[in-house]
Amino acid sequence: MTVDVGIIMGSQSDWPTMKLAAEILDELGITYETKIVSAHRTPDRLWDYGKTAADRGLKVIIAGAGGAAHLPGMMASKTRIPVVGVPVQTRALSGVDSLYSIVQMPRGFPVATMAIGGAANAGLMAAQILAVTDAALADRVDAWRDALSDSIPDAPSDD
Ligand code: RP5
Repeated sequence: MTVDVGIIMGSQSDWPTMKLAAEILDELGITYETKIVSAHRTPDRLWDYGKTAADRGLKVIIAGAGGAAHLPGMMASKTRIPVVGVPVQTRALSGVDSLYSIVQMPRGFPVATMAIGGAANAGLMAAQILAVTDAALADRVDAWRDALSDSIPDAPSDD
């Protein structure tokens, strides 16, 4: 089955963060798959995933990892499909390690890096990329954004 988005992560322990991306894609009716693909523990899986991603019809890859977070960057090296990187928060260094590992890509192989723990925004970024060529999805993204704006009160309250 062809899906539009691949959500990949370095470990099962990343799933509580990365499922925030999946929830956004569910809300917006976007098809996706989820896989554990570790740059260090399963390098062959990473290579195969990147090598076959375009031919399998993936359009965006959301990649999350923590610590020495090489997964998003290595995936960006292996496929031209846009990679949205999510630095997962870590205990030792609060995710700054993950952020720095993902954001400082060399010229030629960009990763669209979100905030630490920013998997929901990764889902939205993927949706907005897909919406460029999908008018029905563009309407759903606009409605999602309008609903968020409408939920913000005009003034603070004590309740
Ligand atoms: C990274 O190491 C993973 O992305 C995860 O964030 C971190 C810790 O992994 P576990 O030891 O919890 O499997 O590769």
